[in-house]
Amino acid sequence: MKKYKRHLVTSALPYANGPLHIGHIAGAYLPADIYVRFLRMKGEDVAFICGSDEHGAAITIQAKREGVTPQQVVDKYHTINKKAFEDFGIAFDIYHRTSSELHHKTASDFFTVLNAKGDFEKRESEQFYDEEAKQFLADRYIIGTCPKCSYENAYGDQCENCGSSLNPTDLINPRSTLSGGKPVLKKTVHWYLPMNEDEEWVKTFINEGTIDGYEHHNPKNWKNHVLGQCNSWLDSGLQPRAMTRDLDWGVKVPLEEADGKVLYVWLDAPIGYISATKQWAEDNDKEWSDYWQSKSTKLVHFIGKDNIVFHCIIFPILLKRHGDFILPNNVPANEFLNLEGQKLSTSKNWAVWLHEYMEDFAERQDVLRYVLCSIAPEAKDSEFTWKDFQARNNNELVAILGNFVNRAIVLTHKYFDGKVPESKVDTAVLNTVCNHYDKVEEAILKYNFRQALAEAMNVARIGNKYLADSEPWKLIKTDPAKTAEIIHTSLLIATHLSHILEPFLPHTMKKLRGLLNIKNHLSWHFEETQLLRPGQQVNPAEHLFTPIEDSTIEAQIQKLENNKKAKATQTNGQAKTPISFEDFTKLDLKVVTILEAEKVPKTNKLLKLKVDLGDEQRTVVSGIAGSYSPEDIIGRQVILLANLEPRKIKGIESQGMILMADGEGEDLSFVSPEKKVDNGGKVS
Ligand code: B3M
Ligand code: ZN
Repeated sequence: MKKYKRHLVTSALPYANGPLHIGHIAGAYLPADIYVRFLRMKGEDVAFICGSDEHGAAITIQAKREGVTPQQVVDKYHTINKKAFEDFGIAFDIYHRTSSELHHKTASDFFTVLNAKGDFEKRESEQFYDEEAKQFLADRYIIGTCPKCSYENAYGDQCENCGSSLNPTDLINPRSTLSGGKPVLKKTVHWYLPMNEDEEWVKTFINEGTIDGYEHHNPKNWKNHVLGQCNSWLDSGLQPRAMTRDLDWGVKVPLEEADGKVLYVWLDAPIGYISATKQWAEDNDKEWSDYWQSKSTKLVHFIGKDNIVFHCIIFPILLKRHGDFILPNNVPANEFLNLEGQKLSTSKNWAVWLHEYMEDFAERQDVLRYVLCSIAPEAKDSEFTWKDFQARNNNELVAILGNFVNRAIVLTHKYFDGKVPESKVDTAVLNTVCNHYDKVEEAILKYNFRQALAEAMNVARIGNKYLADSEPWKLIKTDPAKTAEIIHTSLLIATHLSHILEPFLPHTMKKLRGLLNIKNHLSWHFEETQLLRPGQQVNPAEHLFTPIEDSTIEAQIQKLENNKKAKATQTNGQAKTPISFEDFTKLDLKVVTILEAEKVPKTNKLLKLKVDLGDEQRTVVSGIAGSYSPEDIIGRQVILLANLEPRKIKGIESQGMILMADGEGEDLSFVSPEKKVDNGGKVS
């Protein structure tokens, strides 16, 4: 008896503050789409849920940046992303949005239920406040130096460089992204979720999966890096976390005394899965609770790596405390996808944007689906390069899959007037082909989509070998009956391809079924003659894929470089808030000479320097290890900001800051006097 009657599949709700890139697709959307398409072919009852995450500081920061309202930002990107998903063929059942009234009601009701149970602790705390902007700063509004890796632009909640989860007060030299100034700590009240109380329950949930005799999931089926990240969070102990924020954009906290406060976005957003399901159920005459509150439903969250703890720890705690909700059966997060040797970066515009891909490669959605699935960072970070994209298209899709199908159909028209021959078939070959269905199914159910695709593509390899070995173009002269069998068998192999590759390449497989003139009823197992009947007409051959030229790829690589340069100019040239001359005079800039330099242990970014100011020597820690070797810089004269407050970096007190200029890529360059200057010489 199957344990589950229904499937609830969610993909991370993308922030509606920017477009989608191939890293998002490879991580949270394409794997989910393949999984859902497969389940549907198996006749399973599936709800595939997604939508825009429209709250949180990221949205309000974007609104300030664009000089528009948060609602205008989310309206713009909700529309762009929804269309991009549709055009690309991610077959959500609903693409909802968290700025909707239904979501606000669902999320605030959820808060009310927990608050009524006394699940929140109301606490006064000190939060960073920007006196110039006159507002409390949400985590994303605060940047500073990461205490773990010294990355200088870490956010208040997370360091994008080392992935550490942070609290704003952990940051060294915190700065407000609104005014650029140093924020002050100010008292405020928030409602905290005492996750420390749930620590033992979470440990059991994550590492055993079975609670009170019920198996929510089997940890053996979870990815190691997901379990690893959860357990490292657990090892450092779960802390109470504020579930409300001082923001004017978001789901208002449904309490009189909480005026001006909204739900923390990571309380609000996952509930977006529930509100989206409610909307979908209402639109489709279904009962939402059958999916969220029935143990005969299997819940799987597809997300990016940086969302793991929110989906495996915080959201399950909230669901458990609320009661009646099912918990995730799996959260098969992928690792990161890199691009041409660098991390994908929205801020540096180092990305292949989905909507731009669709403009440049219209009708070639499946080429990108194929490549991203083939290189998916399922167990470790992986790399997208345009050269590899071209190679996989030309050497695999064109040369193996397209070539086999084309030969089978061309030969049908050449020798049998385009009709499926009334003949025997080669059952040995077809049995080998049909064995692949189970291999693909097993891999998909283990979320190994790369392996699943490779197994499915092996069917095309079998087809090519079968034609090459049997050489019907020779046999036709001497043994037309055998030739008929070979062509009939080849057309059945093509029919199987149009099914076994359907979850991966839906656009192309629909085209293939059109060429074969077979129905689109899609079930994983089918009776061959139900589809391809002897004597039926097969349509004229058309190429399923066409080669991609070098010039096309060179243009894409150039586009990447141009986009990055344009972004860098825009950012560097971005006027900071104007300052007075008197502000400038506050800076004590001096020429100093580097006397000693050494690497800081356990980091690959920092050097510890001893510098000579003429009347004193100082120690300075500087993030220049990626650009300079210690032995090369002894004796160099550089500029020191001498009156920067001393701060501890990796346990070393750094007394000032060396001025650096952004070079090419990640490179940094000293700013040095062109003539010899006395140590301590003023810069003004
Ligand atoms: N929007 C984070 C992200 O886009 C967040 C996901 C929410 S899923 C509930 O990476
Ligand atoms: Zn860090």
